[in-house]
Amino acid sequence: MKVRRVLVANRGEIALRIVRACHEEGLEAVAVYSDPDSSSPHVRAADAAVRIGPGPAAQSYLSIEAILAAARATRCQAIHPGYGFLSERAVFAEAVEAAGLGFIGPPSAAIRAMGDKTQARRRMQAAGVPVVPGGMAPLEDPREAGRLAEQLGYPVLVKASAGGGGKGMRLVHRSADLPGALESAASEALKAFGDAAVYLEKYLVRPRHVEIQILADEWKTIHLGERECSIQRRHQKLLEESPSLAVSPQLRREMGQAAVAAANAVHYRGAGTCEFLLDASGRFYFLEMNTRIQVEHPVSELVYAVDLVREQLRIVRGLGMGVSEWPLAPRGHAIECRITSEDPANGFLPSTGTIEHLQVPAGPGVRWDGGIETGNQVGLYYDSLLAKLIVHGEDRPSAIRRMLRALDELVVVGVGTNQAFLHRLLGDPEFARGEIDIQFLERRADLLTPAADPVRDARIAIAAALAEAERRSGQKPLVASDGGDREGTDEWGRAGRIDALRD
Ligand code: MV4
Repeated sequence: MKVRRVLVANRGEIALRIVRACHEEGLEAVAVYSDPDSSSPHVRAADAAVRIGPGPAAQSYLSIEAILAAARATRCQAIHPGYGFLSERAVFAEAVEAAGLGFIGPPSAAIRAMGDKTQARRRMQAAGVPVVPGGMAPLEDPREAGRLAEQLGYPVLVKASAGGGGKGMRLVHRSADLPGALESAASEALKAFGDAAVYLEKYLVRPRHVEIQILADEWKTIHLGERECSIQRRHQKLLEESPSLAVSPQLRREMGQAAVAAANAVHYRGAGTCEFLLDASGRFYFLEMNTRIQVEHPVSELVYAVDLVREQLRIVRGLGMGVSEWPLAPRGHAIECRITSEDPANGFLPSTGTIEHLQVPAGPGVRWDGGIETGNQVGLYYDSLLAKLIVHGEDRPSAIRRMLRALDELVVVGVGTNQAFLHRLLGDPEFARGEIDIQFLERRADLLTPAADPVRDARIAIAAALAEAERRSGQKPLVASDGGDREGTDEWGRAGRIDALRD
């Protein structure tokens, strides 16, 4: 398909990420924006921009008609949906295909096949991909559920067939609780997905969440190893890394082969991700497939030296992926931190306001995928992801140290962020040993709040008192000495003190 101009149907960091990839591929990029986003970085980075509606997503980024109209008006040949919003709506992919435009994602049939969880489980099992023991079709009646649960052994998990992301999920420890769980899961599923169908799975205790990145064109399907995504809270990932400490080269080959088989079973094209649960004994089970570019794609890019968004663009144009050697070997270790406008110490309450000042980390091995800048408003219309901070190092300990250094450089003034929490997490000995699973943050709630630190409190009080005294006296600030054993001999310190004594 001939593509010269791409409509970027998203906002924030991922929209900017896609605009950059278009430009590197020699393509024009058209941004769309809602009213509160009119001066966002993704709008200015694009070659043209179209207003699609007011703040509420339902009237802008989720409006299929508004997006298609913007693509027509600017004569784009393809649409990149990014993640979230319309990215996994089969009806949107169909509408894009029907309009004669390229959908930068898999065929709508692949989205549909993976969106129905029990259908996906049947197709995966047929393709030889291990799935969690459980039902292979929606439950018909409670008696059937009881029999299956006894057979699987408690605890079991009730899941929504149309679900994903944890909605409509119920953990059941004993048979007496099963009927109630089936009922409440079904009603939650009906509300959330318009489909009350539920099924049962054996509940896995304390697994890791490990996902495999895949890439498929008309000629081949490859994988780019795994991402370790166990550090999450209420299904919101907070930190991802690649590779996973729990995955040996042998296991990587096995999981990679399973993910490639999963993709081929639904005739997948483009970038996609197979989610697995990995138990303590190294057994892995297919959970679901995400048929989009994911938030955490950069860690795979750094470790495998592949630009996944550029590959998506190549593939939709029919050029085939640029990756020729295969299998690819991972190099070093990458970590991504999601910088959100949420306060972990206060139940992850979202914070709003204007970004008064932003200092972005840089230097060796540091990547900033951001969608905000000084002066931008952070509101409540969209999710709280401000930016992603990604580092690459020669091994995991150096990547951790590099992330701590980068977090030290980051300054966000005007809205609260989770920066201090991420710093505590990266500095934690248990995290450093890699002893993580999906329940890590539930166990380690201590990391959510700052440890009592009277010395730090005293320093903050002194700094505040000094700032106030300085304001009152109108004096120039004294330049701090380096505090080391050369105190009083440092030339910069001397110059600063002389300067401060002037006039
Ligand atoms: C599970 C599970 C344990 N056992 N299935 C959560 C959302 C959906 N994607 C699947 N999920 C889970 N399915 C079985 N049989 C635990 C979870 C789960 C989870 C999975 C991945 C990442 C974070 C999670 C947090 C809580 C529960």
